[in-house]
Amino acid sequence: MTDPDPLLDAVLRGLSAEPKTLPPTLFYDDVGSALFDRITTLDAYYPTRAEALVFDEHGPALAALVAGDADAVALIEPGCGSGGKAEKLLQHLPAVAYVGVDVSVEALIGGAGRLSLRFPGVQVVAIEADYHQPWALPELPPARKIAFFPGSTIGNFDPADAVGFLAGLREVVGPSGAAVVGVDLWKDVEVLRVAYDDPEGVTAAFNRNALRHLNRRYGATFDVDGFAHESRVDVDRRRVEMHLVARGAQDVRVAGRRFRIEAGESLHTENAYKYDLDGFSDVARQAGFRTLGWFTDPDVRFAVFALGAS
Ligand code: AVJ
Repeated sequence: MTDPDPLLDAVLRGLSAEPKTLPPTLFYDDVGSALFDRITTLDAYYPTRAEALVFDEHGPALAALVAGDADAVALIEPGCGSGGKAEKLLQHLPAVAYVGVDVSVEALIGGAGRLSLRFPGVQVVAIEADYHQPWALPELPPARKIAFFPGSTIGNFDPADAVGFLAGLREVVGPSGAAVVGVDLWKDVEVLRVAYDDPEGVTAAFNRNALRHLNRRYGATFDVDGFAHESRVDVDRRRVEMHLVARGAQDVRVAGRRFRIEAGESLHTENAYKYDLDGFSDVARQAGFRTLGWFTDPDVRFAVFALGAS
């Protein structure tokens, strides 16, 4: 009981709150990471494809904005997974180093291996860490530091926490640094809702896997199939919410603690905030970044921002 476990702490805090919440980082054990990979291929889930269109069409311009006059850059990616997206940027940058931070060793090994084969001149560093917790940047060759945070993962933070997180990245890259951030844009409510409730039920399985993960990892006793998956759009807060709604009452044990969940009660598992271009620019500004430029896909569903430390 002396080993601090920030994830378990967050879980116990969330289950004690009113209404009950669970941290979205719970989705990503090996099973959940594989389910998320399937989500990115679904017709209903447009963000991954829309972002890929931005990189394919505007990668060189984006890279030019963040590299500026630097002749050497280091790309730093919190939550890199297997690093597939970094390639799309590295190929256009004068990169001398790449740092990937992720909780999944498997993803790090695969990704770092692929990157170092593809970019033999780039020093590739893999760091096993949850980037929500403090982690240390290794010694790097002299280079402009560029943080890379694609996929609209920034949408998982409340706007105030997004400012805090980006301000942390601003500290990491320093006064001559930059950042590239992927941001999903506010749009038609039903398009948003279905993106988080696909007809194939993959997102429902992904959401329920948060509970399976708790059962496996902490010996929790959730009756997983006793929860219905729901995607709700909150128009005022500009976010999509994922919920697990208990069909019947459950008494659940988690790490020796007991929690009562009433019939119809919801566990709120994720927020995905959607921005407009000015709104996200403002978040970046509050974090100490100025917007150098942004690019969208042709349908203006998704934006990638180039930010400079100001
Ligand atoms: C990986 C956080 C960007 O919020 O769209 C996908 C996760 N949740 N479907 C998102 C997710 C449900 C995804 N992010």
